[in-house]
Formats: sequence, structure tokens, C-alpha cells
Amino acid sequence: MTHTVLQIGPISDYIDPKLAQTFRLLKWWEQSQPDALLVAEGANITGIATNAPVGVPPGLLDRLPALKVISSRGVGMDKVDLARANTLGIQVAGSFGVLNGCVADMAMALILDTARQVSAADRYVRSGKWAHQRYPLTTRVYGKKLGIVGLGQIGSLIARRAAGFDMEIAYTSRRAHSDTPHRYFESARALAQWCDFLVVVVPGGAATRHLISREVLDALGPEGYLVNIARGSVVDEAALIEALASRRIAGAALDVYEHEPHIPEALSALDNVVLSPHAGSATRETRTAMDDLVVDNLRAYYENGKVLTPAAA
Ligand code: 8YV
Repeated sequence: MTHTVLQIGPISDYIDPKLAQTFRLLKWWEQSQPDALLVAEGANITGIATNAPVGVPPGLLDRLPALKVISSRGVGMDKVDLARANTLGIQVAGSFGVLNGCVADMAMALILDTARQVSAADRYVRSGKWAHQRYPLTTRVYGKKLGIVGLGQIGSLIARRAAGFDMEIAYTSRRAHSDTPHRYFESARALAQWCDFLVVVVPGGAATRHLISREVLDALGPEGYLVNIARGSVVDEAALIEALASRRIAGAALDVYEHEPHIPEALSALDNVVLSPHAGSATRETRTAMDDLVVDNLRAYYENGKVLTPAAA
């Protein structure tokens, strides 16, 4: 039996054709009259394929009476109404277990870049300035204090990598973990006050919106660096721009932004920030594994009634 799957937005050149070969695929983003599609096909659509930064448009779940399964590429569920899906008995899958290592690698790359200024120094060399003046001194990474906001699977891998750089590690999260030797702080503000590098690894969504506020940035202080590989919504971007521009913090490295792919000009004009295009999981190896899981989760649901890598409700 061919299952009808609604794909919300393009995912990749690799997996989009496979989705179309495997299912009867309807493309939400190509519809000039989405309401007409829902009237004509709403009762046939049993699956959704999507991508974490896009998720599922608000309210759509309630307009698809036959929907049983959502398969998203990525681990962020901030754009999927998990509670509503749960109430409606819809299974939700993400690409859990395959991207953690790459995102932790990216966190280390950004820590190193914001302190040692690899990207900025590259621009300096290419511009020919080196011939006239030495590049200014930068900041040491090894032996410094790393504060991790969110010690989940990715946060724990960052801690492991940072230990290899002889960093002193502490964290904050909703509660202290009993299975870690690292010091616990009750708030992001207290952690920021303590550390040299503050790395943000919590899920996005209403509960963490602007968790990294002006106060937290001020606690990080003029020698401190912020790294965000989580979601743009977690950091008050306007407050961050002000803090960077006035050197109330030393620097930042960002993989995510409040209104992707829009980057405020005031941010890209600053030289004490490293800007990465939401690429934490973007290696060929990891993206292939993530893409495959989008199809495999849908297939597993249709064959056995259970997705392979479910999101926690
Ligand atoms: C994206 C991510 O899925 O896993 C997440 O939540 O944000 C990323 O891995 C990826 O950028 C695809 O667009």
C-alpha cells in the first residue's frame, strides 16, 4: 500500500527523491492553495516529513484527521507541537543519536575560533595586512573555565572534548545530574559569572526563550565569550549585539540566530563575533545518517507501528 506523506519543506537533494520514490509525496511548500490541498487530500495524509528548523506549521495537526506519524530531520522539536501530537496519538520521530558528535565538534571549533580568532586572522592574512603589522594577541583556551548551559547528550560530549583541552567544566540545567563529576550552578547567570566560555546547548522553545539575557551577558563580563549552537531564540540577540559592540563581553561565536537565515547587519558588522550558518550537524556523514532516518522512521511506523527514534513527549 502506498502511504501519503506531506513534506513540509525541502530537506536535501539526497533524501527528497528517496521520499518521493518511497511514498506518495505531497509538497506543502509548492502549494499555491494549501487549503485546497487539505480539502482534497486531508483525509489521505497519514505521515509528515519535515526538517527541524521548519517543523510543522501551527494548527496543521488539527487539520489532518488521518495523520499518524511525523518524521523530522534533526533533534530540535521547538517547531513541532509535541504536546498536541501526543494528545492526538501521533508519533513523532527526530534524528536522535546520529548528530551529537558533530554538534559537539562544532562547539569546540567555535570555542577555539572565538578565542584564537582563526576566521578573523584568515581574513587578516588574505587582506594583505600581515605584511604591514602583526596580528594582535588572542586569548588562551586550554586550562580555562567552560560553562555548559544544558548537560544533555550533546552537552556531555562537549564536556568530554573540553576535558581534552584541560578545561575546568561546570554546567547548569533544570536539575543537578548525579552521574557527572562536574560542578552544578543553579542559574545561567551564576554559571556565566564563574566561567570564561559559556556554551549554550539547551532546546529552543518558550521555556528557554531569552534565557541568555542582558543580565547573563553582563555576568559573563568583558573577558567572557558566548558560544551558541542551540537555537537563536535562547539568546536575546539585541542584548548580545549591544554587549559585543560595547565590549561588555569579549566575543561570541554563533551557529544559530533568532530569524534564520537573516543576520542583523549590526551583528555581521562586528569583528568580535564568529558567524556560522547553522551547520552543527552539516557534515556529509552525519547529514546522510539524519536524512536516512527521515525515511526509515516513516517506514518503520508503516511496517511495525513504531518509529525508530521517537521524540520524548
Ligand atoms: C538541523 C538542527 O536539523 O538537529 C537540529 O535540531 O537544528 C539541525 O541539525 C539541520 O540544520 C537541518 O536543517
